[in-house]
Amino acid sequence: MQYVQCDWKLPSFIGKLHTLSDSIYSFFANSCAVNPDKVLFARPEAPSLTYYETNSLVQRFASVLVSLGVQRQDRIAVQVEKSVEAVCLYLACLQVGGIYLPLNTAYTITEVEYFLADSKPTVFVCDPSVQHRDYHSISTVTKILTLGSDGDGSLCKNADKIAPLQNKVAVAPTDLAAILYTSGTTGRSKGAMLTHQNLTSNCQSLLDAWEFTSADHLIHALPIFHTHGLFVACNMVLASGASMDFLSRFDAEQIISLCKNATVLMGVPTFYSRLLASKNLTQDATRSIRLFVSGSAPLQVETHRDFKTRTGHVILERYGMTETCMITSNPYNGMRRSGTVGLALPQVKLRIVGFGSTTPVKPGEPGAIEVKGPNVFKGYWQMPEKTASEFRHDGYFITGDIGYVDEQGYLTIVGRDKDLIISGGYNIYPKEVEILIDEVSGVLESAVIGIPTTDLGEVVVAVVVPDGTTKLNSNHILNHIKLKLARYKQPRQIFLVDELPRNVMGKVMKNRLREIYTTMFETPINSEQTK
Ligand code: MLC
Ligand code: AMP
Repeated sequence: MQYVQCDWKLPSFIGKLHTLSDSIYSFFANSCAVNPDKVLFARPEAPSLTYYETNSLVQRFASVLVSLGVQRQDRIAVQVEKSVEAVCLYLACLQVGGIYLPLNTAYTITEVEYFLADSKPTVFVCDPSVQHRDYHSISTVTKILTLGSDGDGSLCKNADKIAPLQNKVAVAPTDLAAILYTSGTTGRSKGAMLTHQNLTSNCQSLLDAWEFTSADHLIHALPIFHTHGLFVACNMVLASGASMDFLSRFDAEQIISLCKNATVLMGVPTFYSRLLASKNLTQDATRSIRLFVSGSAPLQVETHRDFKTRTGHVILERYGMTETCMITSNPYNGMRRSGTVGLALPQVKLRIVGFGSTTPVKPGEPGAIEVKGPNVFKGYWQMPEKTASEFRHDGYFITGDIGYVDEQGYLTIVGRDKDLIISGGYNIYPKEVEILIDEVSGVLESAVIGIPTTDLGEVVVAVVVPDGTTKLNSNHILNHIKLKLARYKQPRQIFLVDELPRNVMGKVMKNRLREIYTTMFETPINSEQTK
C-alpha cells in the first residue's frame, strides 16, 4: 500500500535549536558546570538545593546503582513519593546508562506486580512503608532499595557511605532512557520505550518554542512519574539551568502565593479550573509569570477565557502523548488559539489522514492524527506485534486521536479513536476496569464511561448488568476491584441496569450511555453512589 504525505505544507515553529547532546544527564551536567552555585530546587518546607549539591547526590546514587550491578540498559523501576531525591535517582539512572521506569504512586500491589514481572528490573526502589510486601512477581535477581518522601530509606543510607561516580556511561541516541507504562484498549498495559534522542530532541524543541532559559523559575506541582511532570517540566529546567519551586502536590493557594517569584507554571487543565476557584488569583498575583502552560487533557474554552479575564494571561495549550512526547504547541509569540493545541513543534512531522485510509485530508477536514520524528518512541517493551500495528510502514505513529488542521497549521482535537477516559490528566482505559468488574460474581457485563465534570474533566462511571444469580450492589463491586485498581481508575458511581444499549452490530453504544448518565451523575436516580 502506498502512503502519501500531506501535499500542503503545515506551518510550524521556526526556532534556533540548542546544541545537540547525548542525554538529559549531559544537559544537566552542563548546567552544573556553568553555574554550580545556582539554586535548582527551592522547597517550601526544606532547604534549597544548588546544582552542585544536586549533582553530588546524583553521583552518589549512581555509585549505589553500579554497586548493585546495574549495567547499561538495565531497568530501574521506581514507585516512590515525589521528592528531590527521586529526581536525583532519575538522573543517576541516566548517568549509568540505565532505563528509568517510574510507576504511579497510586498503583496497587496487583498493578505493580504486573509491571515488575513484565520489565524484570535489576533494581526496584519503593517507599520504606511497603518494602516488606511480598512481591510474588519480583525476580530473585532484583535488588530492592527504599526511598521515602523526605529522603529516608536505604538508597540515601547507602549513598552516604559511598564515593560519587564521576564518569558517565556513554549512551547511543537510540539507547533507551525510560519505559513508561500506559494502559491500552485491550486492558493490558504496555511499556512505551523512550530513547535518549526522544527526550533530548523534544526538550530542545520545547526550550526553543517557549523561549525557556536559565533565567526562568518554574512552579513544579505535577507528579514526576509521567511525561508532563518529568520529561517536559523537569527536563526543561535541568537542561536550561533554570530553577524550580518543587512542590509535593497541587495546592491552589500555595501556587498563587509562589507566583510572585516565578516565571512559568505547567499544569493539567484541573490546575487552572482550581486556580480560578480562588479569589486570590488576580492580575497582581500573577504579574511576574511570563507563561502558563496547559496540557495532558483538553482545556475548556471557558477556563481559557476566564483565566485571561481574571489575570490577563493567555494560557498556552499544547498536546502530547507518552509515546511521542510533545507534538504541538500554541506559539509563545503569536496567536494562542483557544480550543486548539497549536502548531507542530520543531522536528515533529504531523499529518491528518482519512479514516480507514492513509491519504492526508484537506485543511479543516477531520481525520486520524499521525506523527513522525525524533520525538516518537521506539516501540512497546517486548510487544513487537503491538508496536507494528501502531505504526504506518512509512514510520508515522497512529496517535488514536482525531483532529483537523486549519490553513494556518493549528491543530484542533475533536475526539478519540480509542476508548479512553482522561481524569485530572490521568488516563484510564475502560477495558481495564470492565475486565475486573466482569470478574465479580453476579455481574453479567459492564460498560465503563467518562462523564464530563468541571474539576477533573471526566470522571469514571460504570454501568453494570447483573446476571440475576445474586443480589448485587455497588459496594460489593467496588470491594472486589479496589485492591487491584488504582483509586483514580475506580468508578465514582456505579449504575445497575437491566441491559446495555447496543447498535445493530451488537456493539455497546457508549455515546448513548454518556448522554444518559451525564445528567444522572449529577442527581443519581436508582443508583448507589460509591462514596
Ligand atoms: C486524585 N484522585 C483522582 C485524581 N487524582 N481521581 C481521579 N482522577 C485524578 N486525576 C483521587 C484520589 O485517589 C483521592 O480519592 C481523591 O481523588 C483526592 O485525591 P488528592 O490527592 O487530594 O487529589 P488531588 O491532589 O486534588 O489531585 C488532583 C490532581 C492530580 C488533578 C491535581 O490528579 C494531578 O496532579 N494530576 C496530574 C496528572 C498528570 O500529571 N498527568 C500527565 C500525564 S502525561 P479518595 O477517594 O481517596 O479521596 C500525559 C502526556 C501529556 O498525559 O500530554 O502531558
Ligand atoms: P498519555 O497516554 O497519558 O500520554 O495521554 C495522551 C493523550 O492525552 C493524548 O493521546 C490525547 O488524547 C490527550 N491529550 C494530551 N494533551 C491534550 C490536549 N492539550 N488536549 C486534548 N487532549 C490531550
